[in-house]
This record gives sequence, structure tokens and C-alpha cells, in this order.
Amino acid sequence: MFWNTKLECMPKEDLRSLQYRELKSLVNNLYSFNKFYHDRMKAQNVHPDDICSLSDASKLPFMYKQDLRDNYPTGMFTASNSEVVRYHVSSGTTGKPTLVGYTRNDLEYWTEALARSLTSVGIGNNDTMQISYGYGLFTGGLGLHYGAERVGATVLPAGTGSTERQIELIKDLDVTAIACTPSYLVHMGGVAKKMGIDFRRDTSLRKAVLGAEPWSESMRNHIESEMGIKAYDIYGTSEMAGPMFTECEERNGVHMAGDIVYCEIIDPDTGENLESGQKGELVVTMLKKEAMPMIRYRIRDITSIDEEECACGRTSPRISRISGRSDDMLIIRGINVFPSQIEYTLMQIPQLAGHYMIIVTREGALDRMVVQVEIKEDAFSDKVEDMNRLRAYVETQLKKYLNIAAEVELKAPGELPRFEGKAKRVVDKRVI
Ligand code: DLL
Repeated sequence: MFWNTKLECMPKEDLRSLQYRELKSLVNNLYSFNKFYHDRMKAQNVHPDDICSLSDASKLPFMYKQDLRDNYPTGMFTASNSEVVRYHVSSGTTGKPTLVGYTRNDLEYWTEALARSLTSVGIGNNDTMQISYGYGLFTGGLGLHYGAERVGATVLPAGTGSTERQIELIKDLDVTAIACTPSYLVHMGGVAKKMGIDFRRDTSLRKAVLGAEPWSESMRNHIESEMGIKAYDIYGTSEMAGPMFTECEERNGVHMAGDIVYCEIIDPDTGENLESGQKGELVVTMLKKEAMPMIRYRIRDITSIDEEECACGRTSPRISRISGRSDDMLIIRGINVFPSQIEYTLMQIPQLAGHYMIIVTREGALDRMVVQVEIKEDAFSDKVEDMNRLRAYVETQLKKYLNIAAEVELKAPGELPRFEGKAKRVVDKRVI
């Protein structure tokens, strides 16, 4: 089933011509009217006239998350306040978040992308779809909400938390499809078991659209065999718009709709383009973005592109499962966390020394993060209440800046390991 057969199944050659035309007009526009892109291109010694084919995109400069941070909040916007109709916010690399703005057209192609994606996994107007991603600043909830409404599904905007209630709703309302993080679905499975509910026997839930964090084929097998729910991968980032693209029924990679995004894979160390099939860092150019254009944005996710035609008939390239990142970003319970944010927060607290460790584990289906941090000599007290008060304060600060609960363990001066070379601050013990 297709939502937009013409665009989804366009002959490859036509798709490449379309991508070239879109890229060319984007580059012309930004070079002429936008100081950031103009200066960037000048610095790289590239002019719009140098872009004579799609592969010439590789001559264009990269964009980084740092650019968004340096220009926070709206310095990268190319639309006026009256044209911007929505903001979403995601974590940045320090205390500063990344702000993403949308014009009406931006919301439109985002919704269109999700309508195509949901149709491609067989979700439509006969479905009742529970959206168990966070609603609010995170893009997951509202993004999937509008996509599911567009295909005519009955949408249940459950958001996150209140797991028992969510399970009851799935049962009572005959929910057939769900969107959430893979770890949350596994967690739901565990809670349901305790409630005496078997998803296969007691509910109509048969499809799940899972993403926002890394997951594996073994997790897919676990969900399918334990819960009887067919699981599909969904990918996107807030800088692209939010969740956007899924696998089709073939489940051999996420279709990256070519009329919306142009994808490249580069060697993260040299920045050189890699061949189709080779693993490297994903770089995206968003062809339709209005409020906040993205040209050659380095997402930092590691994957490969498959250009082979898919048996489903869609001609867009597919990316393989995200196998890691080329930076140190962690995703904890669906929330992006940079160790540098944690360090930044700890360093604002005068009683703490500069030595810390972040330990991430998975208990049941849920991630747990422990931050161990040393106290300065003169702040150390043998009064338990003093230390408890300080620990609670550090936890509050981390919650305030990271928007995620971390457990803090205060350590005596000299207790944490020292490193001669690169400090190893993160121990991630999760098996996904
Ligand atoms: O996580 C958007 C989203 C919402 C995607 C709901 C899918 C479903 P950000 O918060 O900006 O946006 O985080 C983007 O999450 O660069 C990847 O590292 C990771 N990620 C997203 N989807 C997947 C996936 C949303 N299917 C970052 N597999 C990305 C692995 C994923 N990692």
C-alpha cells in the first residue's frame, strides 16, 4: 500500500533529477539571502555555480550541531516569526538545547512523510493507534500524532508514563498499533504480565512503530515472539523535523523519502563520501525545509545506504539499522544525553571536584544512569545529613538541566580512577 505512489515509486533517475533541482535552488537561495550559508560556502571556496550535479553536493560545507548551538535560539532560522508556527526543543551538547522551528509547510511535509511511513507498514483508517512517545518539546508525540491522524487512524495520545493505565487502554479500546521506544514496549510487556494480561491473548495490539533509540534484531525477535506484536523501525531526528521514515513490510532498511531528504554517507574522520553499502556517518540535506534549512548536516549516526530497489516498489534509498554514533551522545530512556552536559552541570556546583563517572545499565527494560562524582576535600563532611543534602541537590540540578533522573553517588576525594590518557567517563553496560 502506498500513500503517494507517484513520489514513492518514482523512477530512480527522475528522483535524482528532482533531488538535484531542489538542491540547486536551495543552495542558490541560501547563498544569496542567508549570511550563515553565504559565509560558510565562501570559506570553503564553493559557489552555487559549482553545483552541476547531485554528486557535487559533496563540495558543499558540512553543518554541525555546534552551529545550532552557536546560533541559539533562532539565529539559523530563515523564516520570520510570523511564518514560524511551532517550536520543538531537543538536548544540546551543554546546557543549551537545540531549538527547531517549523513553518506551516514544514509541518505539512513532516506529516506527509509520516503518512507515507505508516501506510507502508499497513497502518490506516481501520487502526486505533496509541502514541506513547512524549508529547511536548520532544518531537515523537506530536509528530506521530499528526501522521496517524492523517492516515485516518483513531489516535490515542497516551504520552509516556502511567504504564498500567496505558495497558488498560490498549485492552479496553482495542488498540491495534502503538508508537513508542522499543525499551518502553518491552517494559509494558513486563508490567502487563504482572497484571495478568497477555498481549497476544487479551489485546488487539499487533503492530509497533519503534525508534528514538538504538535497538537490535534480537530485541525485535523478543518483542515479536513474547508479545505477538510485529515491530517496525522508525527513524528521524529533531533537526530533520522529528520521527519521519520507517521500514516497509520488507523490513530491510528505513526508506529515506528522496523527495524530502538527500542522504550521504561519509567517513567520520576524513569527511570523504563513501560508496553505497559502506558504513559511515549519515549526512542529510533536507530538500523542503523552510524555517531552518539543513544542508549536509552531520547527524553523527553510523549506518550505510542501500540503493538497490526494494521489493516493495519504493525507489528511495534505505538506511541500515543505526549501529552507533560518531560522537559520545547517549540515549537514556529515549532522551538524548551528552556526557558534556553532565560535566557542565556538575562543574557549576562548587563542592564537587572534576572527577566523575557515568554508569549506564539496563534493568528489566529500563535504562538506569548513575553519576559518581568526587567531592572536594574542603566540602567533605562526615555528617550523613550534609552529604545526603548535597547528593539530593546534585540530583535536582541534573534533573533540571538534563530532564532525566540520574542517581548520584558522592565519592570521597581520590576515590574515582584517574586516567593517564583519555579519561573514560562513560561505562555503558547495556546490551540492546
Ligand atoms: O528521537 C526523533 C524520533 C522520535 C525518532 C520518535 C523516532 C521515533 P532526537 O531526540 O533529535 O529525535 O534524537 C535523534 O535518536 O540521531 C539517533 O541517534 C536516535 N534514533 C532515532 N531513531 C532511531 C532508531 C528523535 N530508529 C537521535 N534507531 C538520532 C536508532 C535512533 N537510533
